[in-house]
Amino acid sequence: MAAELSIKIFRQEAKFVAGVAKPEQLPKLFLPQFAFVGKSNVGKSSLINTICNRKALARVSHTPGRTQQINFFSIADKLMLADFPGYGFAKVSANQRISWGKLIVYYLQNSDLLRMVNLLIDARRGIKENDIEIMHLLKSCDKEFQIIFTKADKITAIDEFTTQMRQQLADLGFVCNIIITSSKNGTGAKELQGSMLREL
Ligand SMILES: Nc1nc2c(ncn2[C@@H]2O[C@H](COP(=O)(O)OP(=O)(O)OP(=O)(O)O)[C@@H](O)[C@H]2O)c(=O)[nH]1
Ligand SMILES: [Mg+2]
Repeated sequence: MAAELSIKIFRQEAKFVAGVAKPEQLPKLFLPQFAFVGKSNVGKSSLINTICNRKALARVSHTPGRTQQINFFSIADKLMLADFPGYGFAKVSANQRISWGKLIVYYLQNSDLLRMVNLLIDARRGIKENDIEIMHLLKSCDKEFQIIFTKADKITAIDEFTTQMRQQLADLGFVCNIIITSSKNGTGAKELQGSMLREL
């Protein structure tokens, strides 16, 4: 449809639309959506701010595990970014973990306009068991996803790292796009913006 849209739209109006903590609060959303999912503290909110050229559109946490809702942001009234609460933070209660699971499953199953899930993984830490669980969940819901490695400013030998990760994903049975990013220096921001626009 809108393949001609330029990444310049990420410089246009970006606004907070809704915060959703429970499946029943999920509003009917009419724009194509892109989810940002990943472990607590991986850099989801920071990356959303980076690609929207904003300092504080999404709140960056000082305390991991605090945000327990999906925050939706609309970009230029063309698309929406969904900033998910992080998973895998040891200190959250069993109840919180269950509600996180319910929320994401409900969203994945009910969002017809979800175009792509960006699964963020901290490049310093690599792919962990709970990331693999999410990949299986996404696959079982038939949702497109790509792996976004974050905090690339903290690693050296990026090419080698990318090759290694691609191999590891292939060994796990996942063939998907990989983007290496850093919110500190902007690496990969344009590539990520372009990858989403291509799915519109
Ligand atoms: N070095 C470096 N630090 C980063 C980068 N992105 C985020 N951070 C830091 O990582 C911490 C967590 O960032 P957030 O963006 O809040 O991470 P999050 O995934 O949204 O966290 P939760 O919402 O708690 O799950 C903050 O201290 C950020 O400054 C990056 O690209 N490089
Ligand atoms: Mg966050």
